[in-house]
Amino acid sequence: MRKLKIGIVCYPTVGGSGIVATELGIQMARRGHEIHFFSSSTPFRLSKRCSNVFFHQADANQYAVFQYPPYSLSLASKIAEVSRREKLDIIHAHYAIPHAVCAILAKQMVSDELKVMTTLHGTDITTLGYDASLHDVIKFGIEKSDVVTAVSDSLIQETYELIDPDKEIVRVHNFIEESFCRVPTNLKSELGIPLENKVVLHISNFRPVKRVDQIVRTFAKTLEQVRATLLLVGDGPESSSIYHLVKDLGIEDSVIFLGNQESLQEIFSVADVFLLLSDKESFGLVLLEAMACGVPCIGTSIGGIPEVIEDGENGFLVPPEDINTTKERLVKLLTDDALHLHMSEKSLDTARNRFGAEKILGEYENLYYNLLDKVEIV
Ligand code: GMT
Repeated sequence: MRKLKIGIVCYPTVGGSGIVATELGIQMARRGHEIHFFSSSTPFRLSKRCSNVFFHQADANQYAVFQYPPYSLSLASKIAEVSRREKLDIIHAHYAIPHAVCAILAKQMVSDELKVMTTLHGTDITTLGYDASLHDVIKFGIEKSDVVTAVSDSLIQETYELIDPDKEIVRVHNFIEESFCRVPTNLKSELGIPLENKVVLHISNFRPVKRVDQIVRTFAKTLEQVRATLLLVGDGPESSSIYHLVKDLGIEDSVIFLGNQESLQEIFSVADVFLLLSDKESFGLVLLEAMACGVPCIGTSIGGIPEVIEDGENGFLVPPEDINTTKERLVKLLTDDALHLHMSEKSLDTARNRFGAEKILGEYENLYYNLLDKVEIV
Protein backbone atom coordinates (compact mmCIF):
# COMPACT_ATOMS: atom_id res chain seq x y z
CA MET A 1 0.00 0.00 0.00
CA ARG A 2 1.21 3.47 -0.81
CA LYS A 3 2.44 5.52 2.15
CA LEU A 4 0.31 8.59 2.76
CA LYS A 5 1.09 12.27 3.23
CA ILE A 6 -1.09 13.48 6.08
CA GLY A 7 -1.49 16.97 7.53
CA ILE A 8 -2.58 17.07 11.18
CA VAL A 9 -4.12 20.26 12.55
CA CYS A 10 -4.27 20.54 16.33
CA TYR A 11 -3.95 22.72 19.40
CA PRO A 12 -0.40 22.76 20.74
CA THR A 13 -1.18 23.05 24.44
CA VAL A 14 -1.48 20.46 27.20
CA GLY A 15 -4.94 19.02 26.58
CA GLY A 16 -6.52 15.83 25.39
CA SER A 17 -7.19 16.72 21.76
CA GLY A 18 -3.64 17.98 21.19
CA ILE A 19 -2.15 14.93 22.88
CA VAL A 20 -4.24 12.49 20.83
CA ALA A 21 -3.42 14.33 17.59
CA THR A 22 0.30 14.43 18.35
CA GLU A 23 0.54 10.77 19.41
CA LEU A 24 -1.48 9.79 16.33
CA GLY A 25 0.89 11.70 14.05
CA ILE A 26 4.01 10.25 15.65
CA GLN A 27 2.64 6.71 15.44
CA MET A 28 1.53 7.15 11.82
CA ALA A 29 5.03 8.43 10.99
CA ARG A 30 6.45 5.26 12.58
CA ARG A 31 4.18 3.30 10.25
CA GLY A 32 5.97 5.03 7.36
CA HIS A 33 3.50 7.79 6.53
CA GLU A 34 4.72 11.37 6.10
CA ILE A 35 3.17 13.64 8.74
CA HIS A 36 2.88 17.42 8.63
CA PHE A 37 1.66 19.09 11.83
CA PHE A 38 -0.04 22.48 11.65
CA SER A 39 -0.43 24.50 14.84
CA SER A 40 0.25 27.88 16.42
CA SER A 41 3.37 26.50 18.17
CA THR A 42 5.12 23.15 18.47
CA PRO A 43 2.62 20.73 19.97
CA PHE A 44 3.31 19.66 23.55
CA ARG A 45 4.74 16.10 23.28
CA LEU A 46 6.33 16.79 19.87
CA SER A 47 9.52 17.83 21.59
CA LYS A 48 11.79 15.14 20.14
CA ARG A 49 12.68 15.06 16.48
CA CYS A 50 11.02 12.17 14.69
CA SER A 51 11.70 11.04 11.16
CA ASN A 52 8.85 11.53 8.67
CA VAL A 53 7.48 14.33 10.87
CA PHE A 54 7.34 18.01 9.86
CA PHE A 55 5.95 21.00 11.70
CA HIS A 56 4.43 24.12 10.10
CA GLN A 57 3.67 27.05 12.36
CA ALA A 58 0.72 29.29 11.57
CA ASP A 59 1.23 32.80 12.92
CA ALA A 60 -1.60 35.27 13.27
CA ASN A 61 -0.87 38.33 11.09
CA GLN A 62 -0.47 41.50 13.15
CA TYR A 63 -1.57 44.46 11.01
CA ALA A 64 -3.01 47.63 12.51
CA VAL A 65 -6.07 47.23 10.31
CA PHE A 66 -6.98 44.02 12.13
CA GLN A 67 -8.62 44.61 15.47
CA TYR A 68 -8.20 40.85 16.09
CA PRO A 69 -5.40 38.98 14.26
CA PRO A 70 -7.13 36.48 11.90
CA TYR A 71 -5.39 33.28 13.02
CA SER A 72 -7.89 31.04 11.22
CA LEU A 73 -7.07 32.62 7.85
CA SER A 74 -3.33 32.28 8.45
CA LEU A 75 -3.84 28.64 9.39
CA ALA A 76 -5.96 27.93 6.29
CA SER A 77 -3.37 29.64 4.07
CA LYS A 78 -0.54 27.67 5.65
CA ILE A 79 -2.41 24.38 5.19
CA ALA A 80 -3.14 25.25 1.54
CA GLU A 81 0.45 26.32 0.81
CA VAL A 82 2.02 23.20 2.33
CA SER A 83 -0.62 20.85 0.88
CA ARG A 84 0.07 22.16 -2.61
CA ARG A 85 3.85 22.11 -2.23
CA GLU A 86 4.13 18.73 -0.49
CA LYS A 87 1.18 17.14 -2.32
CA LEU A 88 -0.60 16.11 0.87
CA ASP A 89 -3.36 13.49 0.54
CA ILE A 90 -5.36 14.22 3.67
CA ILE A 91 -5.78 16.94 6.26
CA HIS A 92 -6.86 15.49 9.59
CA ALA A 93 -8.34 18.30 11.69
CA HIS A 94 -8.64 17.76 15.42
CA TYR A 95 -11.44 19.87 16.94
CA ALA A 96 -14.32 21.27 14.94
CA ILE A 97 -13.54 24.95 15.10
CA PRO A 98 -11.56 26.56 13.79
CA HIS A 99 -9.53 23.54 12.63
CA ALA A 100 -12.10 21.67 10.52
CA VAL A 101 -13.29 24.88 8.92
CA CYS A 102 -9.69 25.96 8.15
CA ALA A 103 -9.01 22.58 6.56
CA ILE A 104 -12.14 22.87 4.40
CA LEU A 105 -11.13 26.36 3.32
CA ALA A 106 -7.64 25.07 2.43
CA LYS A 107 -9.20 22.24 0.42
CA GLN A 108 -11.24 24.77 -1.54
CA MET A 109 -8.06 26.75 -2.21
CA VAL A 110 -6.09 23.69 -3.34
CA SER A 111 -8.20 20.98 -4.95
CA ASP A 112 -11.06 18.58 -4.34
CA GLU A 113 -8.48 15.80 -4.35
CA LEU A 114 -7.30 16.95 -0.93
CA LYS A 115 -9.44 15.08 1.61
CA VAL A 116 -10.48 16.40 5.00
CA MET A 117 -11.03 14.22 8.03
CA THR A 118 -12.32 15.84 11.21
CA THR A 119 -12.14 14.34 14.68
CA LEU A 120 -14.51 15.75 17.30
CA HIS A 121 -13.01 15.66 20.78
CA GLY A 122 -15.62 16.94 23.19
CA THR A 123 -15.78 20.55 24.22
CA ASP A 124 -15.95 21.54 20.54
CA ILE A 125 -19.48 20.09 20.73
CA THR A 126 -20.47 19.80 24.39
CA THR A 127 -19.49 23.39 25.25
CA LEU A 128 -19.24 25.37 22.00
CA GLY A 129 -22.25 23.57 20.54
CA TYR A 130 -24.48 25.37 23.06
CA ASP A 131 -23.37 28.75 21.70
CA ALA A 132 -26.03 29.73 19.14
CA SER A 133 -23.54 32.00 17.36
CA LEU A 134 -21.24 29.01 16.66
CA HIS A 135 -23.86 26.37 15.88
CA ASP A 136 -23.94 26.86 12.12
CA VAL A 137 -20.19 27.06 11.65
CA ILE A 138 -19.69 23.83 13.65
CA LYS A 139 -22.39 22.16 11.52
CA PHE A 140 -20.68 23.41 8.36
CA GLY A 141 -17.32 22.04 9.54
CA ILE A 142 -18.85 18.62 10.16
CA GLU A 143 -20.96 18.40 7.00
CA LYS A 144 -18.25 19.60 4.62
CA SER A 145 -15.57 17.27 5.98
CA ASP A 146 -15.09 14.14 3.88
CA VAL A 147 -15.17 11.95 6.96
CA VAL A 148 -15.92 12.75 10.59
CA THR A 149 -14.97 10.76 13.67
CA ALA A 150 -15.73 11.28 17.35
CA VAL A 151 -13.91 9.83 20.33
CA SER A 152 -16.96 8.15 21.93
CA ASP A 153 -20.50 6.98 21.20
CA SER A 154 -21.69 9.48 23.76
CA LEU A 155 -20.09 12.35 21.83
CA ILE A 156 -21.69 11.15 18.58
CA GLN A 157 -25.10 11.11 20.26
CA GLU A 158 -24.58 14.57 21.73
CA THR A 159 -23.42 15.92 18.36
CA TYR A 160 -26.64 14.75 16.69
CA GLU A 161 -28.73 16.13 19.55
CA LEU A 162 -27.04 19.53 19.62
CA ILE A 163 -25.88 20.15 16.05
CA ASP A 164 -28.04 17.76 14.01
CA PRO A 165 -25.57 17.42 11.10
CA ASP A 166 -26.53 15.57 7.96
CA LYS A 167 -23.41 13.42 8.15
CA GLU A 168 -22.38 9.99 9.36
CA ILE A 169 -20.00 10.16 12.32
CA VAL A 170 -17.69 7.22 12.94
CA ARG A 171 -16.60 6.34 16.44
CA VAL A 172 -12.86 5.96 16.92
CA HIS A 173 -12.00 5.74 20.60
CA ASN A 174 -8.87 7.33 22.01
CA PHE A 175 -5.86 5.08 22.44
CA ILE A 176 -2.84 4.50 24.65
CA GLU A 177 0.59 3.31 23.62
CA GLU A 178 2.18 0.14 24.97
CA SER A 179 5.17 2.12 26.19
CA PHE A 180 2.99 4.15 28.57
CA CYS A 181 3.22 2.00 31.69
CA ARG A 182 4.14 1.85 35.37
CA VAL A 183 7.77 2.80 36.04
CA PRO A 184 10.02 2.39 39.11
CA THR A 185 10.12 5.64 41.10
CA ASN A 186 11.08 7.20 44.44
CA LEU A 187 8.54 9.95 43.98
CA LYS A 188 6.58 9.06 47.10
CA SER A 189 9.54 9.67 49.39
CA GLU A 190 10.76 12.61 47.27
CA LEU A 191 7.42 14.29 47.90
CA GLY A 192 7.59 13.42 51.61
CA ILE A 193 4.50 11.20 51.46
CA PRO A 194 4.54 8.71 54.38
CA LEU A 195 5.03 5.24 52.87
CA GLU A 196 1.92 3.87 54.62
CA ASN A 197 -0.30 6.57 53.08
CA LYS A 198 -2.51 5.70 50.13
CA VAL A 199 -2.19 8.09 47.18
CA VAL A 200 -5.25 9.49 45.42
CA LEU A 201 -4.53 11.27 42.13
CA HIS A 202 -6.31 13.79 39.90
CA ILE A 203 -4.86 15.35 36.75
CA SER A 204 -6.65 17.93 34.63
CA ASN A 205 -6.66 21.44 33.23
CA PHE A 206 -8.56 22.65 36.32
CA ARG A 207 -11.46 24.01 34.30
CA PRO A 208 -14.81 24.29 36.14
CA VAL A 209 -16.12 21.27 34.20
CA LYS A 210 -13.55 19.02 35.93
CA ARG A 211 -15.19 19.62 39.32
CA VAL A 212 -11.94 19.50 41.25
CA ASP A 213 -13.92 20.91 44.19
CA GLN A 214 -15.85 17.61 44.37
CA ILE A 215 -12.57 15.72 44.40
CA VAL A 216 -11.23 17.77 47.29
CA ARG A 217 -14.48 17.49 49.28
CA THR A 218 -14.68 13.72 48.71
CA PHE A 219 -11.06 13.34 49.72
CA ALA A 220 -11.56 15.39 52.90
CA LYS A 221 -14.30 12.93 53.98
CA THR A 222 -12.14 9.95 53.03
CA LEU A 223 -9.41 11.20 55.38
CA GLU A 224 -11.76 10.47 58.30
CA GLN A 225 -11.30 6.74 57.52
CA VAL A 226 -8.02 6.29 55.58
CA ARG A 227 -4.50 7.73 55.84
CA ALA A 228 -4.00 9.21 52.42
CA THR A 229 -2.45 11.98 50.33
CA LEU A 230 -4.15 13.72 47.41
CA LEU A 231 -1.91 14.62 44.48
CA LEU A 232 -3.35 17.36 42.27
CA VAL A 233 -1.61 17.74 38.91
CA GLY A 234 -2.31 20.45 36.34
CA ASP A 235 -3.19 24.08 36.31
CA GLY A 236 -6.08 26.22 35.17
CA PRO A 237 -8.81 28.69 36.05
CA GLU A 238 -9.93 26.85 39.20
CA SER A 239 -6.46 26.34 40.73
CA SER A 240 -6.62 29.25 43.19
CA SER A 241 -10.13 28.53 44.41
CA ILE A 242 -9.17 24.88 44.91
CA TYR A 243 -6.15 25.94 46.93
CA HIS A 244 -8.42 28.05 49.14
CA LEU A 245 -10.91 25.21 49.50
CA VAL A 246 -8.12 22.90 50.69
CA LYS A 247 -7.16 25.52 53.30
CA ASP A 248 -10.75 26.07 54.40
CA LEU A 249 -11.22 22.34 54.88
CA GLY A 250 -7.99 22.25 56.93
CA ILE A 251 -6.41 19.48 54.86
CA GLU A 252 -3.31 21.31 53.52
CA ASP A 253 -0.98 18.69 55.02
CA SER A 254 -2.67 15.94 53.01
CA VAL A 255 -2.85 17.65 49.61
CA ILE A 256 0.08 18.28 47.25
CA PHE A 257 -0.29 20.64 44.28
CA LEU A 258 2.18 19.64 41.57
CA GLY A 259 1.10 22.04 38.81
CA ASN A 260 1.74 21.04 35.21
CA GLN A 261 4.09 18.08 34.97
CA GLU A 262 5.77 16.23 32.13
CA SER A 263 6.77 12.84 33.55
CA LEU A 264 3.26 11.61 34.17
CA GLN A 265 4.21 7.94 34.19
CA GLU A 266 6.14 8.44 37.45
CA ILE A 267 3.18 10.19 39.00
CA PHE A 268 0.70 7.52 37.95
CA SER A 269 3.13 4.93 39.29
CA VAL A 270 2.76 6.14 42.90
CA ALA A 271 -1.05 6.42 42.73
CA ASP A 272 -3.48 3.93 44.24
CA VAL A 273 -6.66 5.41 42.77
CA PHE A 274 -7.37 8.02 40.08
CA LEU A 275 -10.41 10.30 40.44
CA LEU A 276 -12.24 12.03 37.57
CA LEU A 277 -15.51 13.61 38.70
CA SER A 278 -16.19 15.83 35.68
CA ASP A 279 -19.59 17.28 34.77
CA LYS A 280 -18.81 16.73 31.09
CA GLU A 281 -16.23 14.40 29.59
CA SER A 282 -16.44 13.02 26.09
CA PHE A 283 -13.88 10.30 26.80
CA GLY A 284 -11.32 11.02 29.53
CA LEU A 285 -7.95 10.16 27.98
CA VAL A 286 -6.36 10.54 31.40
CA LEU A 287 -8.35 7.48 32.56
CA LEU A 288 -6.57 5.39 29.95
CA GLU A 289 -3.21 6.74 31.08
CA ALA A 290 -4.02 5.79 34.67
CA MET A 291 -5.27 2.34 33.68
CA ALA A 292 -2.19 1.68 31.56
CA CYS A 293 -0.18 2.14 34.78
CA GLY A 294 -2.49 -0.27 36.62
CA VAL A 295 -4.30 2.47 38.56
CA PRO A 296 -8.05 1.81 39.00
CA CYS A 297 -10.28 4.83 38.39
CA ILE A 298 -13.43 6.26 39.91
CA GLY A 299 -15.33 8.47 37.47
CA THR A 300 -18.71 10.09 37.11
CA SER A 301 -21.27 8.17 35.06
CA ILE A 302 -21.53 10.88 32.39
CA GLY A 303 -20.49 11.38 28.76
CA GLY A 304 -17.96 8.86 27.47
CA ILE A 305 -16.62 7.85 30.89
CA PRO A 306 -18.84 4.71 31.04
CA GLU A 307 -17.24 3.61 27.73
CA VAL A 308 -13.92 3.41 29.59
CA ILE A 309 -14.80 2.53 33.20
CA GLU A 310 -16.83 -0.66 33.65
CA ASP A 311 -18.51 -0.20 36.99
CA GLY A 312 -17.31 -2.75 39.55
CA GLU A 313 -14.80 -4.27 37.10
CA ASN A 314 -11.91 -1.94 36.30
CA GLY A 315 -13.11 0.83 38.63
CA PHE A 316 -16.29 2.49 39.82
CA LEU A 317 -18.82 4.81 38.22
CA VAL A 318 -20.51 7.26 40.56
CA PRO A 319 -23.38 9.71 40.09
CA PRO A 320 -22.22 13.33 39.66
CA GLU A 321 -22.45 15.44 42.84
CA ASP A 322 -22.83 12.33 45.03
CA ILE A 323 -19.96 12.82 47.45
CA ASN A 324 -21.12 10.11 49.88
CA THR A 325 -21.22 7.32 47.28
CA THR A 326 -17.91 8.48 45.84
CA LYS A 327 -16.32 8.48 49.28
CA GLU A 328 -17.67 4.98 50.01
CA ARG A 329 -16.24 3.62 46.75
CA LEU A 330 -12.93 5.37 47.33
CA VAL A 331 -12.58 4.03 50.87
CA LYS A 332 -13.43 0.52 49.63
CA LEU A 333 -10.83 0.64 46.89
CA LEU A 334 -8.17 2.05 49.23
CA THR A 335 -8.77 -0.52 51.99
CA ASP A 336 -9.73 -3.76 50.19
CA ASP A 337 -6.43 -5.06 48.79
CA ALA A 338 -7.99 -7.98 46.90
CA LEU A 339 -10.49 -5.68 45.19
CA HIS A 340 -7.72 -3.22 44.37
CA LEU A 341 -5.58 -5.94 42.80
CA HIS A 342 -8.54 -7.23 40.75
CA MET A 343 -9.40 -3.75 39.46
CA SER A 344 -5.76 -2.93 38.78
CA GLU A 345 -5.41 -6.04 36.60
CA LYS A 346 -8.69 -5.30 34.83
CA SER A 347 -7.52 -1.72 34.23
CA LEU A 348 -4.33 -2.93 32.56
CA ASP A 349 -6.38 -5.29 30.44
CA THR A 350 -8.75 -2.48 29.39
CA ALA A 351 -5.89 -0.16 28.42
CA ARG A 352 -3.98 -2.81 26.47
CA ASN A 353 -6.78 -4.75 24.82
CA ARG A 354 -9.67 -2.37 24.28
CA PHE A 355 -7.77 0.85 23.74
CA GLY A 356 -4.29 -0.28 22.68
CA ALA A 357 -2.62 1.95 20.08
CA GLU A 358 -2.20 -0.80 17.46
CA LYS A 359 -5.94 -1.49 17.34
CA ILE A 360 -7.11 2.13 17.21
CA LEU A 361 -4.37 3.30 14.83
CA GLY A 362 -5.52 0.58 12.47
CA GLU A 363 -9.03 2.05 12.57
CA TYR A 364 -7.69 5.51 11.65
CA GLU A 365 -5.45 4.10 8.94
CA ASN A 366 -8.39 2.21 7.38
CA LEU A 367 -10.41 5.41 7.32
CA TYR A 368 -7.52 7.22 5.62
CA TYR A 369 -7.26 4.57 2.90
CA ASN A 370 -11.05 4.38 2.44
CA LEU A 371 -11.09 8.13 2.00
CA LEU A 372 -8.57 7.87 -0.80
CA ASP A 373 -10.35 4.92 -2.37
CA LYS A 374 -10.74 6.73 -5.62
CA VAL A 375 -7.09 7.75 -5.61
CA GLU A 376 -4.69 5.28 -7.16
CA ILE A 377 -2.99 3.30 -4.39
CA VAL A 378 0.28 1.68 -5.50
O1 GMT B 1 -11.04 19.33 28.76
C1 GMT B 1 -10.11 18.66 28.39
O2 GMT B 1 -9.77 17.63 28.95
C2 GMT B 1 -9.37 19.08 27.14
C3 GMT B 1 -10.14 18.61 25.95
C4 GMT B 1 -9.43 19.02 24.68
O3 GMT B 1 -10.15 19.37 23.79
O4 GMT B 1 -8.23 18.96 24.56
O5 GMT B 1 -10.30 17.21 26.02
C5 GMT B 1 -11.31 16.60 25.26
O6 GMT B 1 -10.67 15.73 24.35
C6 GMT B 1 -9.98 14.63 24.95
C7 GMT B 1 -9.27 13.84 23.85
O7 GMT B 1 -10.16 13.29 22.95
C8 GMT B 1 -10.96 13.77 25.74
O8 GMT B 1 -10.28 12.68 26.34
C9 GMT B 1 -11.60 14.64 26.84
O9 GMT B 1 -12.58 13.86 27.50
C10 GMT B 1 -12.27 15.85 26.19
N1 GMT B 1 -12.71 16.75 27.27
C11 GMT B 1 -14.02 16.96 27.52
O10 GMT B 1 -14.92 16.41 26.93
C12 GMT B 1 -14.30 17.90 28.66
